[in-house]
Amino acid sequence: MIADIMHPGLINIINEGAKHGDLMIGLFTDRAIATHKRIPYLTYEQRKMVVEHINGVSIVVPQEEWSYVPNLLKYKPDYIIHGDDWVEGPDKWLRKEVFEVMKQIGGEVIEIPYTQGITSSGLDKELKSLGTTPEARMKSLRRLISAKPVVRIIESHNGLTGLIAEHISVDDGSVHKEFDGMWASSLTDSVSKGKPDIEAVDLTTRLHDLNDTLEVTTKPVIFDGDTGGKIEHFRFTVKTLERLGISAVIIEDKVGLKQNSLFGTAAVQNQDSIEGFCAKIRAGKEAQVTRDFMVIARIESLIAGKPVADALERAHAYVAAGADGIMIHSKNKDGQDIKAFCEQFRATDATTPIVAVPTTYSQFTETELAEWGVNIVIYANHLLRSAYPAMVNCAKSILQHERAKEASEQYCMSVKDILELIPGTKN
Ligand code: SPV
Ligand code: MG
Repeated sequence: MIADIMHPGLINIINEGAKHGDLMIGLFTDRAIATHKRIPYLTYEQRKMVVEHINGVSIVVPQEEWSYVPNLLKYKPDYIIHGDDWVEGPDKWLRKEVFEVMKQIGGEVIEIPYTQGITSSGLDKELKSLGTTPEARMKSLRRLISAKPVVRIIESHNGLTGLIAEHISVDDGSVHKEFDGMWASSLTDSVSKGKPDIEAVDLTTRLHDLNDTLEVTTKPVIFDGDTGGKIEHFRFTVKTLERLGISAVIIEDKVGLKQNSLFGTAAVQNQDSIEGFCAKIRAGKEAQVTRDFMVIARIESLIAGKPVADALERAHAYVAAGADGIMIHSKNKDGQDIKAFCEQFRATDATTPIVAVPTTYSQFTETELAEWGVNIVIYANHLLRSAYPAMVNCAKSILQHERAKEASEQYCMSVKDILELIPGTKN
């Protein structure tokens, strides 16, 4: 069981199971769940406590894998009880394995008719539609980092991109893939306003607009805090972000006029001193009220053409100053500097989360980046970068043909689809 939301269907299974003897519940861990479904609202310990206290349950054991086989081989039960909802659908293979293993260990599979009208995913959908609280949203990033091999974040700069980050998913066999959260990018926040990415769009404006994303989503947000500004100002930024339920701020170790990192050495950009940036990290950490908020230090050494050794020295100093994570950035295309950094950093620091933004080295998959030691992958600008060419093509087509017929047919979603895109457009 996942047992995040208890419902009569689960109690049915427990009642049936208890008729056959001592009842052991295999309770999925967050880690086992993470690659197949969203992580539960309740932690493993909380779910365990609930299930342990249900009448008929003798013992609760962790189920560390999505497959039942390891636990069946370990505990060799006389019976396994499961709802018959796995006869069809993506979990069919789990059932097949279970029948084989139970035959091998001389046990029996008992399938309980599925309780009509109640499913965990249905309840989950309803719960999601209620929204979230700033506190629950903020906490969820740390839980995702500990439950998932790699946390997948995509840029959102308005309500519509927030809806994409929240709802778009792909099912690949029994693996369900969706984004884990949103990146409030300074680049896309600025460009979508027709402004350059030089901290010209002030914090108040960015937060005002971020509210559109927050209104329609429940997933965690990582805020691109640029340089963090003056130390005296950064303290206020941290408190403001925390109050809104933002999970983390990433600040970069630059001083003076900030320009986008992807210019590399083509733009004059000065790195902060280690002491100066450590003081800013400390100020942020001292200002925060909760234990959940994260201040992540972004290292610009590789962007500035400095060696991996410089980035490593800074990374260790920033962690010692209290940084909750390190973002290492580069505009090189081969990714080798990022890989070297991650491997060398991991040699002495096994736990501090590493954030990567594979914009220029996009050939590497999330699994490959995770193997290097990366915990969070940010797709930092892709929704805006894909939308702009589509809009330009549409605009050009109208100009060319002096009418919209061709553009509508080639580049536009139907009017029906746009009207139905946002629930509640028509009452
Ligand atoms: C952003 O998305 O604004 C970033 C990442 O800071 S980058 O554009 O690569 O600098
Ligand atoms: Mg930025």
